[in-house]
Amino acid sequence: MNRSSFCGRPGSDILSVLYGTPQAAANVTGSVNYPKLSGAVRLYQTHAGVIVLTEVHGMPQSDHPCQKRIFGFHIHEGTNCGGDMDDPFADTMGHYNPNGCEHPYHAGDLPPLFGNNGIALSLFLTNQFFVNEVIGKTIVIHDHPDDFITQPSGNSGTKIACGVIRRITGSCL
Ligand SMILES: [Cu+2]
Ligand SMILES: [Zn+2]
Repeated sequence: MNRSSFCGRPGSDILSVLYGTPQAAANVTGSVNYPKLSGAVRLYQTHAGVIVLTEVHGMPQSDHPCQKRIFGFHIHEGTNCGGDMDDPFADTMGHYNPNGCEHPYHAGDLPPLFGNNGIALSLFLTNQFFVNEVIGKTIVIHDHPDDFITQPSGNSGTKIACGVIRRITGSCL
């Protein structure tokens, strides 16, 4: 990459997919306790893996400088965001784990989201799944950080938001 690559539009062939339409996306909405939480997760298939672009607003906030809000973020194997009083998104079940791995090596284990005055924005690459295989599954945001140790789900606490991954058929969301 030469110096001019840093100016203007991203030059790599991986990032250029962001100018197109994602193959799939999930509209993420908060549970009854988090009615202002909403956002979108976009999935772009590339030759190097899947780019996951996430923007969420209305996240719970902390005013304490040493208690930045960090939220566990996973693809779960369940196919709907239903649940009950104890767990509003219980139907999402466990982390997507087609290879029978331990946490945090589940295919659905994603980098956590960092809150910034209620806004989280993240972009990352994962080669742990193809877009086609996660369509119909669920994306879940938790109210605590994933510790990347505790089994089976990183002790990331309550599920506060959920969305079903859907294939994008038109030219835009
Ligand atoms: Cu989760
Ligand atoms: Zn996991």
